[in-house]
Amino acid sequence: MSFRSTATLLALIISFWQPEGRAQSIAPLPALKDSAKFLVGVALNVGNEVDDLVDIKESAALISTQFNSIVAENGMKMRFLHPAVDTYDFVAADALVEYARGHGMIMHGHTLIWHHDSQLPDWMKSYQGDWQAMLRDHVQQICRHFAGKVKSWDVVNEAIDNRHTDQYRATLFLDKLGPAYIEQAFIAAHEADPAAVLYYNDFGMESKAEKLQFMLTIIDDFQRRRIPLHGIGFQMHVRVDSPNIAQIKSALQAVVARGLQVRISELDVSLNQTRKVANLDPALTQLQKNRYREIVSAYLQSVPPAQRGGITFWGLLDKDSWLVESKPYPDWPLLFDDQGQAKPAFWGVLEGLKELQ
Ligand code: 9MR
Repeated sequence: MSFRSTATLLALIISFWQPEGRAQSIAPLPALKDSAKFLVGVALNVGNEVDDLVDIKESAALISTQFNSIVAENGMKMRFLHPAVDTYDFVAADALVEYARGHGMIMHGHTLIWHHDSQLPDWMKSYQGDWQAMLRDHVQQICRHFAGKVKSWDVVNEAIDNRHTDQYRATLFLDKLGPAYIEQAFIAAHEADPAAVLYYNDFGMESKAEKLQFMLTIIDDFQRRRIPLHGIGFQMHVRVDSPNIAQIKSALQAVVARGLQVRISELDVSLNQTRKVANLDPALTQLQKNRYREIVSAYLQSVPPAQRGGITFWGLLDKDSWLVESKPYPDWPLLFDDQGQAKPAFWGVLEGLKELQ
């Protein structure tokens, strides 16, 4: 046998002789975005007080090969874009928008109005002027700045109370303007960027029937009065065992029936909120895989192609998740582990996408 054919044979043997884990990590992952006919997005934590674009650089290959849509997890919230009454700061958000554009990804904006104390600009908390004019300016400055670059917006986030689910949430905005602040925000956004797809975004509509009903009442009222609301974002921060899949499907279908776009806007599957285990074990990862698959499949079954605004995962790596950041016990809610390796959850999503289209 010649030297050349011996070397070829050796190379062939080596290529088959791979410890299982290694072979898996070398094989290119199929891309979620190529398996879906709708937008598949990821939330990236940039432009806030702790993170910057370095995050993206480290995971660049994963982000741009797997996803075709991006949301700023924090960087486009009120506090960051509007830090002082007469100051808007678009520097970090522009960088993210530019990153998305450069990689052919569609940018979703999150979020023009949100009550959350940590994201409300301090100056706004004590604002004494004309609230309606101020909020209108806030919405319009931002929408105008990003017009043509940000395709869709969460205009108002979490305006329904989560305990008294038949009521508006008691926020500074409700206090100053009554529920009219919601429609005013949609009208202002539509005027500033008529091409933008405008969403109301909230959580728990799939687990609390009363909350869903209250939201449907708002939708029906807006549709009757031609307020420019185009879609609903179901955040879907769910657990492996709740809410049940039938509830999820009927909530999605109720919005589909009203002709609106439907996004799953902040998907993650927490494993540990009820169990509080110290380590992730294979049984849990399998439960999570099945859960991701059934949610993706529920979306495909319930939302017709023309109404699919897409699915966005609320973070890339487990360690970056808000659930890890904010809870005193560990959690592993996302599709990729801390090293960027695809978890069974990833394959669950892929299977869900391939079941139906
Ligand atoms: O994931 C976000 C986390 O990093 C922030 O600290 C937190 C407060 O701004 O917001 C988290 O994202 C929330 C999103 O903006 C709205 N829906 C609930 C999300 C999880 O709390």
